[in-house]
Amino acid sequence: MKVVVLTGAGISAESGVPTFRDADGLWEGHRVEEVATPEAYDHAPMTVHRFYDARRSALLGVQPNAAHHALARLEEVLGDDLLVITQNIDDLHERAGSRRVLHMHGELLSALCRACDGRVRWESDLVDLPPCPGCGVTELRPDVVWFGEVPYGMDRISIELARADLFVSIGTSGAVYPAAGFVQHALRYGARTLELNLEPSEGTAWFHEARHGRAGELVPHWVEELLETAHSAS
Ligand code: BV8
Repeated sequence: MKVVVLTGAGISAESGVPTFRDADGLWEGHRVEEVATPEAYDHAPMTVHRFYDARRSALLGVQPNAAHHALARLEEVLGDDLLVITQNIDDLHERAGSRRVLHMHGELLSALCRACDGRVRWESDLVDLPPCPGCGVTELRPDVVWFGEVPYGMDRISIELARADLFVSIGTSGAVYPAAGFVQHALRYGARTLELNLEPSEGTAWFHEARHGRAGELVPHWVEELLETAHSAS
């Protein structure tokens, strides 16, 4: 059985990573959509760097939770039949042990050089405009996908969604595209669809089944259930 899981900010909420709906989506009085755009970066790069530098240093202080660990356990059994597509730019899936993770909106712990297109793992600030380790130019930007930019891995994502027998959406409001359209894509190719979220998402009508509650409880329970059925089927 091929399983594709889409995760959003809700899966990291219990680890202490604020969601976009928290604080009414405001940062330093800016709407998040205002600081997470290429225009904002051209207009006020220091504000944008402070936004991501603060999230990067905060990330070093949080841990994966039971939902992340449950998905890592599921990968141990399903192997290549499981893919986690995440909208999150944190590294909590990997720190829980997941390997098959596709960061469609980029990663906080990566910097992208606008001069040489090189990528480098980055754990400290970018606001002091450090030189690119590859080409030496001071054009490093956060390696994240901003509003108006094309998400990463879209070709692979389309193929994996079309192959999925089961599509599961965890901790996402379904407000941001193209991620919010994945459930319809998977449905079109015959997948069964399941939503695990604190509340009904904007796309809840597209799911065969929806379970509402905290990911830290819902995800381990769902994984145990799936492993039991997989076990009894074998
Ligand atoms: C693009 C990285 C072209 C940076 C992010 C169609 C219609 C309308 C608009 C558009 C459209 N197509 C494109 C657009 C424009 C735009 C868009 O969608 N705008 C929105 C605002 C309407 N999309 C784009 O610009 C995208 N690019 O379309 O390019 C293209 C398209 C296809 C193919 C080729 C080209 C790029 C969007 C990416 C922007 N970057 N992040 C950063 O992180 O700073 S988006 C960012 O916001 C996140 O990554 C995530 O995607 C989104 C936030 O959503 P969630 O993760 O769902 O978080 P949220 O807080 O909203 O919800 C949390 C949920 O969890 C809630 O439901 C809550 O109930 C639940 N929850 C809370 N606690 C728990 C919980 N659940 C369980 N347990 C808990 N404990």
